Amino acid sequence: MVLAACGDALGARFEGREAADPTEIDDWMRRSTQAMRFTDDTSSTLVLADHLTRRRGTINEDDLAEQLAREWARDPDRGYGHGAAQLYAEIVAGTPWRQAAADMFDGQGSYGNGAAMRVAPVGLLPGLALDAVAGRARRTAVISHQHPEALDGAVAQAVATALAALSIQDTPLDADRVVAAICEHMQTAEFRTALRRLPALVARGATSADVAGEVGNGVAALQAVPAALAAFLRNPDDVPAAIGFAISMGGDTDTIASMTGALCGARRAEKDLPVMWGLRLEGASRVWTAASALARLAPTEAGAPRHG
Ligand code: AR6
Ligand code: MG
Repeated sequence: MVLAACGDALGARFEGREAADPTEIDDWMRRSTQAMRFTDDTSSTLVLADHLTRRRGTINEDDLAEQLAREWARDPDRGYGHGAAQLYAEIVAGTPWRQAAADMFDGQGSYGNGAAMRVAPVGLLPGLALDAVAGRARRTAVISHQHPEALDGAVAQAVATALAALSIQDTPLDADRVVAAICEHMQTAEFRTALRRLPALVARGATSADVAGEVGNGVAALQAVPAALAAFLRNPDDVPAAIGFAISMGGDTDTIASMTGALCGARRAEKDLPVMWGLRLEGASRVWTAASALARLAPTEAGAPRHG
């Protein structure tokens, strides 16, 4: 969760640029001492982590919708998507989330990456089977993102986070197996197709520009989630390289780097957090506290055991 927040805050500076200057990215990541301000990705992730901690790993959609909307109302200037801001305003005004979310974008629902960007805490619940991770991720997503690709995006990111947490650091990560395991939980052919492009890209050592060209780097879950997973799979044991790769893709850099950070953090130990990032990150102690509380949930409280 801390690396997800760092990715968000590091990437935010470059959001919307097609391809940032590599020297500028490197300076900002490795040499700057400036404060790193997080965006809606981290605000929303903290809401979800708090929700899961209070409810011992379970989800109540009505409460979660209200908590997300209240967080937006308390601190709206965090770069929320236009659809998301409108949705939360409607929920605050009393419209039931089910109706408000279904009505978005002429009844299509949002296909944005906003449900995926906040979902890491579901993948980090101790001892939760992958089926349960997928099911809970979908339930957290439907509150705001009813387009099938956005729902698949949230499930893919949560399952990828759980798989990263189960993986053994410094041992090779098999991109084919990771993608196959995630695809078991996908409901759209579009998402399966996008994810299945990744192993070949990883195997041939694709650059960030290659990945952005083939997978996309936009705000749609269908682009941003596979892009973040590619950045992680290309650099599974080098946190700054993975986040630098994500930012170098351009486009929705805060969210792509945040999701990459979540995957890196799930796999790597705490010592991999660059000290300077911990010092620069706005609200770092709040993120640590939220992450620690989640990690302290007993597996039996969080839900079904891994074999269940
Ligand atoms: N039809 C057309 N455009 C769409 C549709 C659709 N069905 N769905 C989404 N969009 P939103 P989010 C476009 O507003 O997913 C922040 O920067 C539309 O342009 O639901 O929470 C975060 O940091 C819409 O404004 O919000 C993330 O990067 C945009 O996708 C990102 O936004 C985002 O969808 C998260 O956005
Ligand atoms: Mg953001």
